[in-house]
Amino acid sequence: MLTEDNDTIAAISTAPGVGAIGLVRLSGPDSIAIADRVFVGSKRPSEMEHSRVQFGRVVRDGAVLDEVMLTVLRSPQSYTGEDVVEISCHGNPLILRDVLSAVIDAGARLATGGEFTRRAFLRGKMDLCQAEAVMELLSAQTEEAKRVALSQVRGRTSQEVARLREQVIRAKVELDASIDFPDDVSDEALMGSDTARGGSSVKLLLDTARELDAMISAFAASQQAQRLPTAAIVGKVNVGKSTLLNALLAEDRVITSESAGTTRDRIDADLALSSGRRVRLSDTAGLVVPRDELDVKARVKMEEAVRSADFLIMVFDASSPLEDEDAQLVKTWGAGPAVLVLNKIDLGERWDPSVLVGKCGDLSQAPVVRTCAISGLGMDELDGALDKLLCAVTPEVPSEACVVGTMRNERLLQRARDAINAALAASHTGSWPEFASSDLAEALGAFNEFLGIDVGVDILDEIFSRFCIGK
Ligand SMILES: Nc1nc2c(ncn2[C@@H]2O[C@H](COP(=O)(O)OP(=O)(O)OP(=O)(O)O)[C@@H](O)[C@H]2O)c(=O)[nH]1
Ligand SMILES: [Mg+2]
Repeated sequence: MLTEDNDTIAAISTAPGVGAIGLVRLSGPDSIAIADRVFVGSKRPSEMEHSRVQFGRVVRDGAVLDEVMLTVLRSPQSYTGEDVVEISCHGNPLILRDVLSAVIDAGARLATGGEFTRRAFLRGKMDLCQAEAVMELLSAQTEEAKRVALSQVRGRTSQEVARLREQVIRAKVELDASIDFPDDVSDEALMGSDTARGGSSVKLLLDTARELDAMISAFAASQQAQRLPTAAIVGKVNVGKSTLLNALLAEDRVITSESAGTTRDRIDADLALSSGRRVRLSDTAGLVVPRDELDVKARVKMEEAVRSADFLIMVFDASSPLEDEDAQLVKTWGAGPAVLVLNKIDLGERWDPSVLVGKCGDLSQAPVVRTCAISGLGMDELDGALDKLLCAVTPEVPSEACVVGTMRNERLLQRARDAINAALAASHTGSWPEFASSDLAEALGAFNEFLGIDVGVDILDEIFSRFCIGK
C-alpha cells in the first residue's frame, strides 16, 4: 500500500482569470474544522449535513474577504473520498487569493498539481485509468477527445480491462494448477479435446488477445480524431490570405499589406467554428517565383504547412486574371480535400471557378466560397464549408468502441497482448504451462499498471505531475 498523506490540502480549482464564480476547495481530515475557523453563516460548517450548501462570509481578523456559498461533502461521499469543503466565491483572482490564504493560515496546505485526483485514486474512488482520464477530459480539444475521456472517467474502459485481466487470471490459475498437480488437470482442460487450440485456457487467451487487438486498433483512429485538425491557407501572394485569417478569427492577428510577400513564416491560430468544432488554421507565405533566399525559405515553410494539413483553404483573387502561380497551386495540391475561396469579390469576378476544376479534376467536389475579407462578406458561408470539410476529414471511431486515451495506456495494452501471444505460441510446445505461466504473469503486470494495482510512487508522480493545481 502506498503511503497516504493525512493533512488537509487547499487550492483554487477554477481557471485563472476573471469569472462569475471562482472555487476554493479543501480536502482532508481538517477541512471542516478549518472551514469553521474562516466561515461565518447561520450554521457552523461542522453542523452542516453532507452535501448541503450555505450562504455566508469568509472572514479573517474580523474583515470580510467575500460573501460565498459553502458546500460540505463528508467522507467518503466526495471526489477525493475525504471530507471536502467547497467555497464558491466571486470569481475575482484577488478575492480567490485572499480566501485561499485565509484557509492556509487556518491550517490547510497548498495542494500540488493533481493532488485532489491523486487522493481520489489512493482512497479507491477511481482507478488509475480513470484518474488519468480526468486530465484528458480537462484538456480535450475535440468532440472525440471529450467522448473518449468521459467514457474513461466513467469507468467503461477500466471495466473492460478488468474483465480481460480476470480472463487471464483464470487461464493462469488453470495453467499453474497443471504445473503443481499435473495429474489432476487433464490436457483437454488446457488444450481442448477437439483441436489442439480449442481448450479452455487457450480459447480464453485467444479471445483476450482478439479483444486487446480491437482496443489497440481503435486507439490509432481515436488518436487521429483527438488531434485538432489543421487547414493551411494557401495561394498566390497578395490574394488576401492573411486578411482572410483575420476575418475568420474576427481579430487583427496577422500583418496584412498591399505589398506582395508580406507573410514569410507560417502562423498558426485556432478557430472555433459556429458549430463548436475547432480547427487550427495556418497562414502561409504566398506563392511567387523565388527571387532570393528568403523566398526559398518561406516556400519551404509553406510546403511543410501543406504537408501537415488535413485540408487546404485555396485562396484566389477573383478580381484579377488567374496567373501561373494559381494554376501551379491547383495542379500541385488540388488532389486533397480543399475549399476554393474567391476573394476580393467586391472588386468584381473576372473568371469562372470551373477553370480551376479544369486544371485538377479532383477539385470538382470542392466547395467554392466567394468572400470579401476586408468587409467579412462570405465568412458565414466559409464557416459552413470548413465545418463540412472537418467532418469529412475526421476519422470515424465507432461510438460503441472501447478506446483508451493515452499512449501509456495503449502501450500497456500492447504489452499485455504481446505477452498473451507469447503464451499462445508456447502452447505448441510440450512444456507450455511453465513458459506460458510466466508470460501471463507479464500480461497481468501490464493490466495492473493500467488499472493502478500495486503501482509505485514513481509512476504516480509521473502521471499526476501533468495535472494542474486544484484538480
Ligand atoms: N478590395 C479587397 N481587398 C482585399 C481583400 N482581401 C484582402 N485585401 C487587400 O489585399 C492586400 C493583400 O492582403 P493580404 O491579406 O496581406 O494578402 P496575402 O495573400 O496574405 O499576401 P502575402 O502574405 O503577401 O502572400 C491588402 O492590402 C488587403 O487589404 C478583399 O476581399 N477585397
Ligand atoms: Mg499574408
